[in-house]
Amino acid sequence: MTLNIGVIGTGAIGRDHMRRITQTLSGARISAVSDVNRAAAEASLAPLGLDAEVFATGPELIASPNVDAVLVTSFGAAHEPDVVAAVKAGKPVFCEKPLATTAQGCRNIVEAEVAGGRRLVQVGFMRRYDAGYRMLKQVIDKDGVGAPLMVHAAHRNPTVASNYVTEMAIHDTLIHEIDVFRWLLDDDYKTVQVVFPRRSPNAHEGLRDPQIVLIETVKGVRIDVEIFVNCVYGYDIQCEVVGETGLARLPEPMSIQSRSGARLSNPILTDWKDRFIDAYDVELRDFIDAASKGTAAGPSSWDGYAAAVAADACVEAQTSGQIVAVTMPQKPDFYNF
Ligand code: NAI
Ligand code: ISE
Repeated sequence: MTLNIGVIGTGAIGRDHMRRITQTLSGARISAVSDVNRAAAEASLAPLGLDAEVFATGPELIASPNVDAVLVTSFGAAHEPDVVAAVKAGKPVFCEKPLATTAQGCRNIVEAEVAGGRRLVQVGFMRRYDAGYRMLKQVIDKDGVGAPLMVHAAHRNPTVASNYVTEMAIHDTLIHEIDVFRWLLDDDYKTVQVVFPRRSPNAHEGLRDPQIVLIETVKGVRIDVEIFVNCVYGYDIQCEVVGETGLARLPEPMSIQSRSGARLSNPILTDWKDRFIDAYDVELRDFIDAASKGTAAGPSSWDGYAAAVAADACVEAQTSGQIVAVTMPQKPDFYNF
């Protein structure tokens, strides 16, 4: 059976996911699209040779009998109502990060899903599907470096759009690290702090960049993450886990090493789409497989909620300069699988 997927939000990542569902993955097709910018929704179809139905709103798309499952790839602030509507309609929904831009918004999604009694939401935390992070987790889980003590990490973008503001470093950028370290370490967060080095002259006015986020986990691991979104030289994701008996490092993406002009060199990627291209394929494979059985797998709405709670604490820490406690409510049994 082919799964009919409706896409809400046909911008950059919406179109990229439509491409992989149409051209790379099997078992699903794009049957419907919707975007507040109707012209964008219409324009997304021809390059992929699609004749999907165009809906004026997300709720109309969700209600269509020609939509079995939903992809929410609109702006973060628009995710919550469409994810809740899909859950209430009993349709599996893949929602790009962040699940919602507030912890309360994520909580509303969690409550709708628990009330329905069936897992239906997968959040687009694709790093959990990245081969490098999976290898790192295997080493940690198999006690390859002893119990983790510290994590040193960096998330660097060459540049960002002029509408990128200081708190987006948390909600838009750090949110990936917030999720992936909970999963990697099988741990939760206790406190956070944000410190600012001297501002880079390459950052646009009003943006504090770089930032260093210091996190303490419940098990006592200390994490430092450098967020630097105007690093100029490339898109660079680094992660090193120091354990009681050794150290494990996230592998560099595969690249050609060359020797030329008396130099030994490797290229560095510049676009996040290339860095995680395989992980996006694998996460959507997981979504199609689970959704075809009427359910969801992978990062859950509880994971989306947990990330939002920690992110809110980081934003508070950005402005207060203080160490801020992360207060996570008890995880419902529903999510202990
Ligand atoms: P974008 O700006 O290129 O596209 C967003 C689209 O959503 C636009 O076409 C806009 O008109 C549409 N839209 C906004 N509100 C809407 C609504 N209420 N209903 C229907 N359509 C609506 O943004 P981009 O880069 O595609 O990001 C979309 C989402 O994906 C964001 O939440 C972003 O954080 C996330 N994202 C995730 C990435 C990842 O690595 N997992 C990478 C890039 C983005
Ligand atoms: C973007 O929004 C993403 O989600 C990418 O995965 C991330 O690494 C990038 O830095 C963000 O701008």
